[in-house]
Amino acid sequence: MHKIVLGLLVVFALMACNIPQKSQDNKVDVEASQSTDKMEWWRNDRFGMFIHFGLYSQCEGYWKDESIGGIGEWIFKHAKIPVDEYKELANTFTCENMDVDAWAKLAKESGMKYVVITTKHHDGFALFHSKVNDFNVVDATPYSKDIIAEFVEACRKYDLKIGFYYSQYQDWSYQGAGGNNWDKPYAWSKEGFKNYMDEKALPQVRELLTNYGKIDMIWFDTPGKMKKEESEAFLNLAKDVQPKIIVSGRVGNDVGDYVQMEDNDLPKRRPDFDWEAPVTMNHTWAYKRDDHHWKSAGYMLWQLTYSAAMGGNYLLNIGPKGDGSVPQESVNRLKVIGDWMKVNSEVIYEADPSPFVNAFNWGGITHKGNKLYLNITDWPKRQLSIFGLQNKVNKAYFLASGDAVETSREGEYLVLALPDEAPDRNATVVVLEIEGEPIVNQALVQKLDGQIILESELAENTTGRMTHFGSVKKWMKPKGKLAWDFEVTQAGKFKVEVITTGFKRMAWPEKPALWDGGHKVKIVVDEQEIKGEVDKDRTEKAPHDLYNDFKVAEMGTVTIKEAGRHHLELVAETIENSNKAGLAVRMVRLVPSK
Ligand code: JFZ
Repeated sequence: MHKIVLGLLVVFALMACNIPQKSQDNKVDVEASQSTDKMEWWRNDRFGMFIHFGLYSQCEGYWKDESIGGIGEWIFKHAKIPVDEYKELANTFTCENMDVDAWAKLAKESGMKYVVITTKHHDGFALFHSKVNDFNVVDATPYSKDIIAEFVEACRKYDLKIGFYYSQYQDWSYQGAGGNNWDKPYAWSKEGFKNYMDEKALPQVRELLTNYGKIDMIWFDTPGKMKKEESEAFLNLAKDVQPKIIVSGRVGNDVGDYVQMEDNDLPKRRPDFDWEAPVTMNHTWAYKRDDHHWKSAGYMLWQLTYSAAMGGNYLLNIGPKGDGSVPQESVNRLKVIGDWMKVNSEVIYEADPSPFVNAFNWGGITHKGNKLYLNITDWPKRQLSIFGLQNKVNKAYFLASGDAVETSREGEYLVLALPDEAPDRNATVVVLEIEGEPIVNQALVQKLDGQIILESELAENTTGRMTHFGSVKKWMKPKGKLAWDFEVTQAGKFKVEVITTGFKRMAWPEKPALWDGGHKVKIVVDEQEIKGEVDKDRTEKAPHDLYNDFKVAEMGTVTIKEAGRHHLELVAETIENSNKAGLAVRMVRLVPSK
């Protein structure tokens, strides 16, 4: 038993050196979390603001005039800065343009209901006054006031729930804590880590949860090689001091209250547990002067509505500049989101997730009473069709204008007639008033336009590999397969395409995704079999994917003679992995062909 734990620790140790990928270690005990009502506000509110602010914000991605790759708050590690030198950043921390009231007001006006702020990130610097460690804003900086105290007060003024981000494992400026592998005396050690927990981390968490009144969430992160007892020590302390506090899954070892998705990655099938997606507005959490990869407000409204449809929370980040001011690019986008929320927030707050388990490519559905909200972010040309809604539709109209929408039935599809132009180019809501509770057919079904889209995330997957941004991650050996059962409504001849995407390393978003081609695969559709090579015959824009395009490989054609249930399998025969990506299947697509 202990040997197994040790084995896992080695895996976690390796992960701790990098930003961990979606790991099993933030799964939660669903039964335990669902059985309490302390999650109620969180499930109802759905939308929060993340704030990454600290000494690193002053660097703006530069160290000694050199541009440093990767996410901004990791500059200490990515530039391998000696601890003594990094600590000097405290001397210039004046926050001359910081207005924490404005941060809270911005969250409120954007329609956010809770905030999570970095009280101490991996660098070890505390934005609050700590009696146990003087590397904090009051004792070490010219600003010299407790930013957390000021911010908490502002949040209360605007009636925002309060969450504290605290890096419990990684602390790069404390000897023996996790994560520092470039400045020798600060390296992790067993004894040192225990000392760090007893002398700094646990006492600071106690300070945070004792000195600022009621705190609603604590957002632990990157548990690294922490043992279960250690995760539990943080959990128990938090619950002891604040009995109703919600504890993030990244406290480690399956003991948190909910699951944090991999940053910026949204699921294609609705999970049956509480989850939250932390998301950046550009590529970095902390401010970087050269990061201009700003997502559009429309994209963020897709993420927000889609997360709600999938039963998850959306935690959208701002990274104030070193002087404390919020980048104008963020303010502008939040204004658009806030204006949209003023009209449409009923589709988010207190709304139930979609009755459908599978995602749609046009947006997502949320649900309240007899209303289904179709939150349409990718405007379909003229009509939108939904397969499998069994209820009678009494009324259909645009939420914003009240104008009626014409609906009809084509077999099991409900078809909505829509204007050519989206009434709201970011996200248009159509309300369906239905009879009774929604009853739906969950089958993976052919689209009304004839295409059959089989996403890897929806496959029965025996490759032993998880999906990452929708694609099979690091499928390097021809083992296992992807299989789908699906429903055909229009039989015929189909072109078979295998679509792959690259593997994106999230700690270095600016680096191109890794990709391999030239794999030999076999595709079996019922009794038919085709063999072919998965390469890049052409590329296509990948909807909602900021890091990739679709590499489309044409495999041949198959004929499906009858409507009804069918089965498709993709089996790898050889896999190329010279670029360390392997066979990253995103989907198999069947396109009707004459
Ligand atoms: C962590 C931090 O390292 C990062 O600086 C930022 O604060 C972010 C919100 O959280 O990064 C992670 C942690 C976990 C995953 C991905 C990024 N994960 O599990 O996929």
